[in-house]
Amino acid sequence: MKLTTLPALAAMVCCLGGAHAQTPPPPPTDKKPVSSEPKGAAPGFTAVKLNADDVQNFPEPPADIAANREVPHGKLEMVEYESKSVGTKRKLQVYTPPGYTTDKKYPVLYLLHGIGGDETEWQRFATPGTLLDNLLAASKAVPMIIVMPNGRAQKNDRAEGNVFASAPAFAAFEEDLLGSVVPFIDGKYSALTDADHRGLAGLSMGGGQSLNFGLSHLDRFAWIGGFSSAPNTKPAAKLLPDAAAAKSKIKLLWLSCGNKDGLLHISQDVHAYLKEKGVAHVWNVDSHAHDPTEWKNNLWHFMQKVFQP
Ligand code: FER
Repeated sequence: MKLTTLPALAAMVCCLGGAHAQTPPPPPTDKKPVSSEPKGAAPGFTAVKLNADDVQNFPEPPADIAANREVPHGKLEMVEYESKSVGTKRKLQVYTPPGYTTDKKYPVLYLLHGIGGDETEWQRFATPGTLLDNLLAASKAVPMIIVMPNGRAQKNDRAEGNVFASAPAFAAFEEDLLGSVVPFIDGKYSALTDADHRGLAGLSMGGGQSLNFGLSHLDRFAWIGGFSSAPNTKPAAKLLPDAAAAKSKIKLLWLSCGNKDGLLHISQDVHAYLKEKGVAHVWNVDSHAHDPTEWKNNLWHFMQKVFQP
């Protein structure tokens, strides 16, 4: 792939499916196409093949889910923690809900970003705190702390240069998350610290991380979401070798992807395995691409289920 500037590359990566889906077809030519992949696509994106049950099980949210309404607002802050595994101070964003008080303890949802993102990406793509403020005002979600860390566990954790070169740092984040981020949050905030009150969800690379780390640590996270999960997702049988044991621990396993996203096959493989093993999960294939609308919409639905009976 020809490397371009960071913004151009990041835009191409995070919205590749969308850009592709909206690109008009090329003029007719008598030459055979050499590949079904979009020109300049990252590896892993393939032509979408839909199965019969690849359907939208949750409706399109109203257009104003992230509107800044006159409702009680939570607080968003950027904080730093010491990463034992990386050996640096690293940034993360934390949302605490309206009326947050140390007299109560709150469940914690961790949100992981994509390959071109950082600790600010979820906020830029979806304003999770605003979504939650609005859901709380409508009694459709429970108060929770939302943590948006940086999933690239390396000394320079900025999304610079060839962002694909940092894929190993996304795998290394498992140790940082479990060994530094979660203990930091549990120590600094009024958090419930059992698996039944901890969620892990992410978009694309962060979706793969959430499935990889969450399903192998069901003693730490019982609510898991993979939105448009990327090729860093482990093969399904490795994600959940003991499906029977996992069934009683998982409170929610959410898999979603747009039907215009060339990474759909990753989620389809996980869905097929879970279905074969009888592991309950949400399967939501809507009509979006590899884009922020997909992630905002699915987060909004996920927030209405997480930490609820
Ligand atoms: C890949 C294609 C896409 C890949 C990662 C991605 C690690 C991630 C995309 C994103 O996070 O938006 O081949 O390999």
